[in-house]
Amino acid sequence: MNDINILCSLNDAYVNPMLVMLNSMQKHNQEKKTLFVFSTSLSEESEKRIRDFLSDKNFEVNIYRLEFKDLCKYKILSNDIFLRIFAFHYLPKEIDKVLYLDADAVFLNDVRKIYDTNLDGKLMACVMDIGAGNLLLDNYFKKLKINHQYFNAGMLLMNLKEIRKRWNAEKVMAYIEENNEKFRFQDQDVLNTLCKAEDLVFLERNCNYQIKKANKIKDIDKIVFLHFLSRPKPWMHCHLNKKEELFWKDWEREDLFHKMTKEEKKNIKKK
Ligand SMILES: [Mn+2]
Repeated sequence: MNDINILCSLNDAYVNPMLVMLNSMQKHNQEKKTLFVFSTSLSEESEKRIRDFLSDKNFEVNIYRLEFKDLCKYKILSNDIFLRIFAFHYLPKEIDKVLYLDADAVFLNDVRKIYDTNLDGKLMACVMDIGAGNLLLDNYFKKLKINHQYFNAGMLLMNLKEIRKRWNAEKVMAYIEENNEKFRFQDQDVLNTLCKAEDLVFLERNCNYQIKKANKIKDIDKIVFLHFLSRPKPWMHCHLNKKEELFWKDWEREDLFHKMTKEEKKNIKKK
């Protein structure tokens, strides 16, 4: 069985949510995992926090501070959000496959249910974006010339070996620089336009179960990766509902977040 490689791309604000997400992953799968964290701005303190928190868990931690200096002439992109696109360029060549994950999510099942997807001849596995069904009819998407369902970029199983054969980092960067103004959903639009229908494996919704505030959750025991799309995010704890409890349940250490007291919860519910 191959090792599990995980990629996250973030700034300091998302470190704690990422640790909750990784902790939930660990609960459902105890195998050894290699974690790669991409950031343009991660502080020393955050790095220490990541290493300390994961030290008694089965993660080998690799932090990459990246700046696109090698790729971008004009430095218009300092945004961490674009880093995931370049996993094929920055990760060691011996890493053939990586699972990119957003931090605003938790695992409710074994990560292998996603990771073991067969990617032969494909670039990536993904899940349709729940908000994009209608948008595909939009002129905007016609302009982008996307010939498949619009996918959500918060969970992407990447076949790096295949991507390296077909994409060139300088060309991808030039493409982003030229079109940056027109992308509405930034990196997600870039990835959706770079991949053609035949390059993709569409996974079932449970592999990236996206919820917004008003959504009801169905068949929760079947969900693998539960993704909190809307703001406020659960850890901002301005409101509390059943869905957010799923996030809070998965937090283990007192120092990760301020834990709400019963009094505080009561007050929030009254509002
Ligand atoms: Mn997200």
